[in-house]
Amino acid sequence: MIQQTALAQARSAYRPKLPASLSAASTAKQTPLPTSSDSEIRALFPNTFDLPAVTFEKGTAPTAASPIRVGVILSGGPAPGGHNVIAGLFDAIKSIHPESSLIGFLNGPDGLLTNNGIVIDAKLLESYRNTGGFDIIGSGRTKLESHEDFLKALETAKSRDLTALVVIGGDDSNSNASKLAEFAQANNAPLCVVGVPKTIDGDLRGEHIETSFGFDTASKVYSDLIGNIQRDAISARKYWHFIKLMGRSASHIALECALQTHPNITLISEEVAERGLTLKQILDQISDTVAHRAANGEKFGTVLIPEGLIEFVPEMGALIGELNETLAHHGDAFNALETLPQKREFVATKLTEAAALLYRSLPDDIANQLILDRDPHGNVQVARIDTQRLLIDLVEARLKEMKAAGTYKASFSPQPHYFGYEGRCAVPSNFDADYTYTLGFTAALLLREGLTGYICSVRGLTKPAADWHAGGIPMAQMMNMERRHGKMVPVIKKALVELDGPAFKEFEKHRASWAKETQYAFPGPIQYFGPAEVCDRPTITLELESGAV
Ligand code: FBP
Repeated sequence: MIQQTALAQARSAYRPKLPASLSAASTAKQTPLPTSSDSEIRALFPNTFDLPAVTFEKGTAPTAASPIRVGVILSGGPAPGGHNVIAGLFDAIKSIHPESSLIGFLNGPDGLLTNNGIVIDAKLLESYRNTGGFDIIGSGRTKLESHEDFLKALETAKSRDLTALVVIGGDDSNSNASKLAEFAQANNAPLCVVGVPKTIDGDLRGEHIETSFGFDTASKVYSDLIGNIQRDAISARKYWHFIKLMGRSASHIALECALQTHPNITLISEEVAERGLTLKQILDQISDTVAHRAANGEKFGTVLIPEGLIEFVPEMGALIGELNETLAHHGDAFNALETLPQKREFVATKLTEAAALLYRSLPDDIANQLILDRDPHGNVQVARIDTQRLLIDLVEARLKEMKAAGTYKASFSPQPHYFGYEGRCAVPSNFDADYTYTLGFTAALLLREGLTGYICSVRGLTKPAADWHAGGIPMAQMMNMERRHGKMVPVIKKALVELDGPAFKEFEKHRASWAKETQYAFPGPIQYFGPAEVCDRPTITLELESGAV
């Protein structure tokens, strides 16, 4: 039984803010999207590609003639605000038609495939409003992508008399939701599928999706912790803190945390890839900063490391690419081997000479992590690679060389940290509580319109919530072709940090002085009650991208 804390009780009374234009009576305005020239994707999504963008406006739409019967799944890693998406969806379908109903499929797509779901009613929902976590129905990483999966999903929907399905997930889950929507249309199945952009990683976004939900809260939780560590660093004056931050391939979280806390060094994976920085160059950058600060009497510092970093170091990226192909093509032979040294040796023999040399030079635990920890989509589980420890080991070795050469004289005491799970289920910030409730409400309105293959889009997010614009865009329009498991497939493109974007430019302006001097910022914990400028402020990334600062 979950104990209700004083904050939880106070928080349950919070009423998420909705855009003024959004109510059960909002009317839908369609706007044609610029014609895309992507004939390959269009051919794969003949029913759901050439659809208009939809925006909801203040209106007088009558109550729906028949109830909406919706299924919902939470897919992938948790992100703060998931419960409020469900609350917004529930409240909206009930005000659209009081007989509408909501089924929550348990533990992600698996619940849909196995027809394992529960009725979500007002009573159940009450204790989950404005809370973190996905525990109301659980989440999972089962894929929903094969012909058989789609048939099973349609069977489940039919057996429960569902007219709609809402998929709350990241880029892969929404890509699959889009494929299911197309499949249902192609097979004349009466199921509308709508997606909701979720992920703390912040990499599901584009022209119409300003941010994914959860990024705001998670990056604020990590920034609070980093600020606390920095306060410790200037107090104790003896540790270098190497802090790995979640975010999968993208460095949005690391960049946002850097803007909030001003650490001495922040590595941005996308910059490492674009400038072709080698491992040696990265180590030199860190070691030189350590030496410079020590010479000024500051034997402490902070380094932020995006969890996907090693994939982006060119020689490591090439190695990971070869490992992906090797394991996609020789999976059975690999799985048949019993010991880890045998598995490592097996893959090494399938690699090119340069990749094999690098692979064999890695510490065994890192080499194991590269071949063992893969997600169901075939991606390396970067969350499990101890990049912070790898960098500490390598920097220590480099500093030893510098000591021998007389260019470094101090001692070096590193502390590794990894922040990821600490932020994914945090109590959603006001921004995420409002944004997710709005996303859920918007999903219901798209379904009321009988739209399918759409992802919810809420824009103007740096303005007060009352001024946000909500609607939807066809998911197929966000797709590109990518190689997965050795095959080209359509997927929503991951949005990585852009080096010519305003957030990176702002960071670039300051990083040299943040490295040499100590200019730490201490954002403190998320505030839920108090003045709007303290409680409702979005991320710095969003503010910079919207031109609000
Ligand atoms: P999603 O992409 O599903 O939102 O998950 C985000 C994330 O938290 C990543 O930042 C991290 O790499 C990964 O999940 C960890 O996965 P797992 O939950 O399976 O450990």
